Amino acid sequence: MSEALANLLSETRQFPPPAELAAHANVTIDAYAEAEGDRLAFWAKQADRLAWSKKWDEVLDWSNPPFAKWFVGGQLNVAYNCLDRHVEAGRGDKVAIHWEGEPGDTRTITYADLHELTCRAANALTDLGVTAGDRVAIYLPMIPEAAVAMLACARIGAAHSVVFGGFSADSLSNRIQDASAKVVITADGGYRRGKPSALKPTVDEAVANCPSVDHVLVVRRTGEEVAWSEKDLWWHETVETASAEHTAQPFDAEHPLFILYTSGTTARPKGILHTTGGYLTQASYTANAVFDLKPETDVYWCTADIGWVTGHSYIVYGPLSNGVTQVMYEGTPDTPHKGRFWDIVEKYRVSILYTAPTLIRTMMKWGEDIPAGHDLSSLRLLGSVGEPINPEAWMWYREHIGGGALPVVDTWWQTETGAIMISPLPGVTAAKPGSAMTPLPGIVADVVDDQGQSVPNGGGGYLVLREPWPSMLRTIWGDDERFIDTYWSRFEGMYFAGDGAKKDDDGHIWLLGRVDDVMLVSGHNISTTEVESALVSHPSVAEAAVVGATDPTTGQAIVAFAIPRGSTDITGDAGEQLIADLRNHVSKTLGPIAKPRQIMLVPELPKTRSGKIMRRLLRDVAENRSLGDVTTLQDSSVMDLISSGMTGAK
Ligand code: 6R9
Repeated sequence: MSEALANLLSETRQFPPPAELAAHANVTIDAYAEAEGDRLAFWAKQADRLAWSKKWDEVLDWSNPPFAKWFVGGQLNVAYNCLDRHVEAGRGDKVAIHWEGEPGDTRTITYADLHELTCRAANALTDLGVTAGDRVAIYLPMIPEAAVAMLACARIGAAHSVVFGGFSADSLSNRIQDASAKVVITADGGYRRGKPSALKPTVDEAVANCPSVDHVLVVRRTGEEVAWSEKDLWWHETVETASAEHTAQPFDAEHPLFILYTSGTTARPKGILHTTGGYLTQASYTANAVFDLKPETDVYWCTADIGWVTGHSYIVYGPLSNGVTQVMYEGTPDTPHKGRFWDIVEKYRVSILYTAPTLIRTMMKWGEDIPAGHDLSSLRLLGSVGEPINPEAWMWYREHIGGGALPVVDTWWQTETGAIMISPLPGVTAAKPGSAMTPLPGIVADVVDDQGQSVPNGGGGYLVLREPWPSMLRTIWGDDERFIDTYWSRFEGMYFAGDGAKKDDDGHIWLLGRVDDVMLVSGHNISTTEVESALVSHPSVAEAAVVGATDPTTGQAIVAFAIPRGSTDITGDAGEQLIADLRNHVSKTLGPIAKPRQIMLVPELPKTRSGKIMRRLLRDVAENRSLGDVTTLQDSSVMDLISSGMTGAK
């Protein structure tokens, strides 16, 4: 591997769990040995944490790989597991969701309330002709009805397909058509950046091309005027008037639970299919193990959007199946001011926070004074997901949000894996800043070379999963061939995740970003993540994105985009000086081979709504091409901002 490897691996700081947390942790070190001893028995034990109407006959049927069947013959209802059993156990009055609207309006929803709403929605959907096996598209803002809609589908055995509220009419239409959804659940709009942001017009445009859709159910959120067609029904007139009595029917463990389209930063979106028993087993177990959820005392907050897999597994199914109290927030982190997140933590006494590196770096950019002005003493555990977290951002998170004492769990997983796969256990692992550390108990991950051979400690290559896991995707909706080609053909008998990774000298795993993003500079493989981390480790840089641009001499050349931190002066010569400093800083940190050819200081970076940097668009800028498809961008004006606000462009 390149010299860069040695440098990244020189990150030796390590933070053991706080003694108090370790002493009372839900999961101890024994879990690893137990799962290693008998992996299937281990997962059967985790499945037993759920309520089954009929016990399974076989834990795993892997007779026709890569098509797995978990908990064969078992039957259960997912909504029953998330709601009814808590209510039946006398915990109906416990708060399930503290909901906070962006304008400051709030709702407190107990498990009994959520159960009632879900039963009404299940009855309403049934009345609209939705039956088990049908598909329902959900296009909603972050309001409680989003969780209700998902749970109601699960309750009646209809697969939901949640589409990000930020997607265009075309993207929505394609996804509705691909799944032949019968009903679309949406809202007039939601609040974003201090004002109503309409959704219904996009749905109207999308549905015009979707003959499969019989009805559109519309939640009234903003009260803004909407166009109305004969397919449209108001949620408050349909769902809220439906009966609150509903008995959940059990479904087969392999009954489809949901389809979720991957963000598709490159190719045609893939409809990732998840099923019932295995998915809920692993979503529920990992929420309990990785976040150490204590339903009696914890207030958990995952800041993801429900339209992202993180929202599915760690807002809806994981936390609710564990019966914990959580916070759900509708809006953006800087509305009405940059301390909004910390207001929320303080107000609800949040104890567990799960967010994304992009947000942490944004908070770094805004400066530590903002969190410092808040009482964050309720926090006891911090999590990260979505991208590699740079060591610098990890340290900032621990230091300025975690008071220098809290464990940070960096959790690696994908829409396809359904649940967390590689992560520290907060009561066990001495975590290293920037490393996802080790596969969770019951998960067999590895890093392999081009030939599929396991690399030794200190080596780098491709991340693979060697054994099936309960919450694995079952296929790509309607396209088994593509499922096999994309994930199971690169290496014989292994799941190919598409991420680059390294093992350090202790065998701990470091994720290096998508393999498509690895650059080849003068014959050296250099990962975008490493150069980005080197840039972010400079005191003047808050965020960075690195791409490989075609170069006549070196094959590819490193082009970096950096957002300066808070008050950094970049006017005139100061900007040029900073660029020169940064190039030298990278060269010193990673070696001369990693020195960027060009660095541009920019006010923003293009990101998907789930917070991933869209390097494809930056490559267009770096190679002076006209921009490709920008429809999945969180904010499409960012690209104009970048082009007009660039310092250092040649
Ligand atoms: C959960 C989610 C999956 C891709 C994945 C990887 C990146 C996610 C990460 C991480 C490094 C982490 N990713 N978590 N990379 N460290 N802790 O994000 O799902 O939207 O499908 O994205 O995200 O590249 O392959 P999804």
